Amino acid sequence: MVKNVKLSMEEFLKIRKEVLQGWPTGNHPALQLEEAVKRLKTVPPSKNFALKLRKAKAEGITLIQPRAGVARLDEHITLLKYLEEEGQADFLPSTIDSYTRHNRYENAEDGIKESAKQKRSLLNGFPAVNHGVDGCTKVYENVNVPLQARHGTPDARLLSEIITASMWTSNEGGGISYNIPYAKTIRLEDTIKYWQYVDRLVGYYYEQGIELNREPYGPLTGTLVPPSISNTVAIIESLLAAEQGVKNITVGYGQGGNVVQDIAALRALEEQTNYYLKLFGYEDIFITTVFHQWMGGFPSNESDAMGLISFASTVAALGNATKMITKTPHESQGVPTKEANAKGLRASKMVVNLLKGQKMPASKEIDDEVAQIKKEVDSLIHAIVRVGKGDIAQGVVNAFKQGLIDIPFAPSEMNQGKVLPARDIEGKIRILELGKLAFTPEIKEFHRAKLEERAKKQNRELSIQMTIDDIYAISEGVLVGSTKA
Ligand code: 8ZB
Repeated sequence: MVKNVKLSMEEFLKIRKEVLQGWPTGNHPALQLEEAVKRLKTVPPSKNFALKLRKAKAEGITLIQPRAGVARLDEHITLLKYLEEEGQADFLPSTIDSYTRHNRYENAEDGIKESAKQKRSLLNGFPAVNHGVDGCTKVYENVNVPLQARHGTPDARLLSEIITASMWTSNEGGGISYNIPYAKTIRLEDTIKYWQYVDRLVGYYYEQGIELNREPYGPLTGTLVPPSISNTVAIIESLLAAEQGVKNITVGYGQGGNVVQDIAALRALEEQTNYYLKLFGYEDIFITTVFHQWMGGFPSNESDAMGLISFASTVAALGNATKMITKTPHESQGVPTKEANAKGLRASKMVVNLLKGQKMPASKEIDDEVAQIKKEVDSLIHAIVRVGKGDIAQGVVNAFKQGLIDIPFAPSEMNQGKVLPARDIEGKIRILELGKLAFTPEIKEFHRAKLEERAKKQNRELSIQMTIDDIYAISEGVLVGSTKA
């Protein structure tokens, strides 16, 4: 049974021994903890993800980060340098390939070899485990800004060991957010344990005087996810991380499309993360937010895509996100070229620069939406605590099983998949099919009323066709879908 309890050093070291045997690169001398600590202590503040976030938050600015990763080391370094110089990225990623995400290092090795033969990347990301500490350290040495692994890995223990010993100072993911949207049959009990280990590693380094950043993956399935559902997952993963000793956490949210709802969601996310951390007794946790530019279907026209990217940047800046993950004009085609990637970054940087110091004026509409999201999150978290009999790790497992928390459009069999979202007439994401979500009757009625209002105004039936229309709407240049005449 998984419990929200800090791993003892003894347990941690026992698991660690096995983890490092997962692939030959786990044998590197830099993976001896004292050695890794020494290396991490040489990282200057300008290349430390956690510290750069602290500085940005103090200054009230929004920093930008792309996604990027290719199979071969040299090409990956060229790509990242280009995104730093031409794209003006404040943080750099290494997006990890799908084989590595599934711990299929043999396949990744073949992918690297074949990519070298064909002189182009045949993997959809950077296979960090195969390149090992030597390769990952070379990446670190060749850039001037902090590095983060971005992936989607249910069991990222070995990957996390390698990137951290290589002085990458942030890691994305969590036991829920890198399971439910990314896997089909992996048990939540298992992924929560795997990520407790990843967080315990970060906690260990903190005890040695090294602050590292962790980022739960906010957007989940990326398509019409109601803010209260993604915020709840981010809060729970923050609590689980804090228990293991993590002190610097960035909670994430994927753009929904309605400006008021997005700004409200960011505010609710930050306030409630801080609130619940304190409530559960975790003090001194430093929280920042990350806003993800639209994660759903993109327009294929590159100018249209740039419009959407600029729109997202406006919301991130006005919503006071500390970081923003950018998209590219190639989004609808697949993995972007480095040039397209830099174009998305430049457009985003332009917008956040122009909005520096500007704030969204307070309004009743924003306040009401914040209150609504908070009410829903409270309702979901209370249910998780209840079915865990006070333990949130056990609570999450049971709550997903019973559908009390349910992520729309997720492939996982651990998720009931009964929830169907749809937009209200203003484009705010509401819930059409509530499944067994742990909402009060009042909340359920609120969603129904909002969608009935849309049905009436659009002169149509309340049905799943709304959800379908909304899924395609943004890529077709409108926010709220409507059935074509
Ligand atoms: C869940 C994240 C999906 C997004 C982008 C996709 C999409 C995935 C790479 C990448 C640049 C890569 N993405 N892999 N972008 N390089 N290797 O992540 O395009 O936007």
